[in-house]
Amino acid sequence: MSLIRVEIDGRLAILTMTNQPKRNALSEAMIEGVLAGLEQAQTAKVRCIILRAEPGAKIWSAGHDISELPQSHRDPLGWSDPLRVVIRAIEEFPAPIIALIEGGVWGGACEMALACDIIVATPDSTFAITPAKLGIPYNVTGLLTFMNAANLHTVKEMAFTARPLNAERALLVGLINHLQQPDDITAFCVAMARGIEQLAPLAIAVMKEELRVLASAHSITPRMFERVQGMRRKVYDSTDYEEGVNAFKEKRPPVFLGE
Ligand code: YXS
Repeated sequence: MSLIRVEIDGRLAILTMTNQPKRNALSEAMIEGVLAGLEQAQTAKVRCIILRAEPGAKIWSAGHDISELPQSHRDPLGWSDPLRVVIRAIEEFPAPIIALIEGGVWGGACEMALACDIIVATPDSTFAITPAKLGIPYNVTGLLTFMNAANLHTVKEMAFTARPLNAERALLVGLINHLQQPDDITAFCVAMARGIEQLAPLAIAVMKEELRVLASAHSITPRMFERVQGMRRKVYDSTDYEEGVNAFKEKRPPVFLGE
């Protein structure tokens, strides 16, 4: 049974994550549901997508399914990791995707929300970049998603403290586009989508792709990239990485020794 509800109404698709018992953790199954929903939407030639959790959710998504992270000695965020696949699918989808946020957004889900084109959130929403909580060496393109969504100091504070940013601050720093009350947020997002539907889809699709290409245009040499990959490997080979994942599974605070 899919963990995503897909509703297509004319040129609008609403994708709803429906696995609250697991806090919409981005398991392979959940991501397969999102990818299937995007495919269905593209076949239906929709002109806007809304990606959300169920109305009133306390957690939008708890991020990467920690139980599916490799134990160690393997890049947890390699090219074909499901989280990396869904981020690229969202960025490359040829129409705007509105992230309708209620509740907490954690780790890889924070990247997935920020990879969307427009973010509308309720006042109780929070956004947390969590690799430091788990000892995970986030990957280069993942950090670029965050850098494209907020200024560097904000990204550094979120990444180095792993503390959730509240919605008010997220709006202030430009991480989100709009704040809306829970009773209004669905109608607000649908109205925005209906407005987009009336505009020229080809022009919007090409501007979305141009902005993606421009936002990803950073000069990093093969030597620089290999150096960073080598540094990341030391982290995912570390006992700290194993400790972070195990501590979550054993529901205890991690003790990081820096080795
Ligand atoms: O014990 P059961 O079987 O009921 O399952 C529990 C949790 O284990 C499960 N769950 C998760 N399972 C896999 N991966 C997750 N990320 C995850 N989060 C939660 O859901 C059931 C209910 O969880 P519980 O009891 O903790 O719910 P709660 O309402 O008290 O607290 C909700 C959260 C989200 C505050 C709490 O579950 C939590 O802190 N989750 C982990 C958030 C997090 O650190 N996410 C980052 C995942 S790693 C990732 O995204 C990237 C790789 S990175 O870290 O690099 O950004």
